[in-house]
Amino acid sequence: MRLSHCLEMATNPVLLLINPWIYDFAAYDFFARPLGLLYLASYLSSQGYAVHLLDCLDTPQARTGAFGTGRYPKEIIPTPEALRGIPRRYGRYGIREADFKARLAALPRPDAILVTSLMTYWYPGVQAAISLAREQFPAAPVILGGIYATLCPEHAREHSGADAVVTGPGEAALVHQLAALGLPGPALLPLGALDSQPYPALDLLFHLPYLPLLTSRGCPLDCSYCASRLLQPRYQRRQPSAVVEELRHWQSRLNLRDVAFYDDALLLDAENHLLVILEELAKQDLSFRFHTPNGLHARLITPEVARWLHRAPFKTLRLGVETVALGSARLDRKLQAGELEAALRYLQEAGFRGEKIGVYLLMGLPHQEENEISHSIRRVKELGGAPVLAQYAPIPGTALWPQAVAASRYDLASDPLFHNNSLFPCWPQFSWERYSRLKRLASD
Ligand code: B12
Ligand code: SF4
Repeated sequence: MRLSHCLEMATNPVLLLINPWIYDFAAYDFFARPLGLLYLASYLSSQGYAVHLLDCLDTPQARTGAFGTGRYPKEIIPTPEALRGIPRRYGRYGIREADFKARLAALPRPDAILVTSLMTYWYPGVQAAISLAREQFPAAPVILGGIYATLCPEHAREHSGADAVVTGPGEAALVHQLAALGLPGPALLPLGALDSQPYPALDLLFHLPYLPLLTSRGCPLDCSYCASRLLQPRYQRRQPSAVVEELRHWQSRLNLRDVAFYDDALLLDAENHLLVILEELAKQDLSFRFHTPNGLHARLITPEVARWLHRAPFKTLRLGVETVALGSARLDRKLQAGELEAALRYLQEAGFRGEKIGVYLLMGLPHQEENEISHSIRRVKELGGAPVLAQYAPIPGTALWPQAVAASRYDLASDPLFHNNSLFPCWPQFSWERYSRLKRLASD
């Protein structure tokens, strides 16, 4: 068995990159790979660092689902004190701790350890990974970045155990960080536009049933519950031809045909972007199946877009809709009257079966009434779509945060554990019955 994957050049400074475990009540691999960290891996190795990856979520699934999705293995662990009383079993998702230690022990001593982070409320996984890595390599400085680090930097500085916490996109920040650590390495060259970046180091993963793909970064909209702007302040797009080239590269190298888009705003200016990509793939006779685990903007679905999505083909289709309520009740900037109706009609006319068109509805928003959600569920069904309930996770720094704090029965600002969407932190009380009722209504 290979103990670690490495992009290596002999005698070059060694970096260990870690994607920590998920600590939560629930987690599912719905096309999730640590793409940010994999981008950093290829950047660093292109600059002469020997890069080792230890991905705690890179493991055979406990149960497989469609298109390479599936359940992560889960080990039940004690529920943190702050979350006692939640009637669900808390756990660590991913590889076993013993495997993590064995893999660490097999690695060369790193000059620095770079740790990524995803959901804010998964920080116990970050703490655990950092603490074990420090036991093995006490002299190596630890740099933490990623989504938790960006959204909760103070908390991360105080509690993660890292020596440095970096916010925002890591490429530019690492140029300074690695220099400040006085690492005996090459000076990192700053990157230019998105297309000048090397492809993410997907080949470092052991288990890769699908290709995670970004054709843009950020989003020009600013929905009140979303952190996109805080994470990627500038909306940037790649050249369609560069995206096609990347897909061709990975298909010939890894022989994969499922592709999951990670873009925040994939359908913006589709006629000059996504449709150009799909058309070129068709011309070159390249065959893929596409998935949008992140929602697409319903209002941007025109008859032509719908036809291309069907032809491509898009096999997992999700529209990000939040609620069917209109006017001031809306918290996003995504939908006007009649737009959801039109989108679903165009998709069905293009050949999608209704039950294949997932419509994300957000539940658990501050002051959201149950009947608003049940109305949305019924309306989506009437229109022939499939409602998919997503649970709201409050995010510091977003416009909705103050309302979330005021509505919550937890002290949201005191501990990111309370951001966990499984708690329905902004409902007046956790109501398993209400949740089950709505779930049933959505799936009946
Ligand atoms: C793609 C995506 C997903 C994918 C999977 C992502 C994955 N890798 O696991 C899917 C669709 C499955 C998903 C699901 C969910 N997601 Co999501 N997702 C995203 C999204 C759109 C992009 C993340 C991404 O890959 N970006 C691209 C890479 C290149 O960027 P990056 O990871 O940030 O990395 C860069 C920097 O952070 C930094 N960096 C990263 N690591 C490191 C390390 C070091 C050392 C340094 C220096 C720098 C650094 O450099 C990188 C390169 O520039 C973000 C929003 C966003 N715009 O970021 C939301 C986001 C992370 N998701 C969010 C949420 C709420 C969810 C869900 C809970 C939604 C729901 N209600 O069901 C679920 C839960 C997932 C689960 N498994 O349980 C929230 C986070 C909330 C929180 N409290 O933390 C976000 C921020 C969206 C939002 N609403 O604002 N998600
Ligand atoms: S459109 Fe999506 S990514 Fe953009 S701000 Fe709104 S929720 Fe966030």
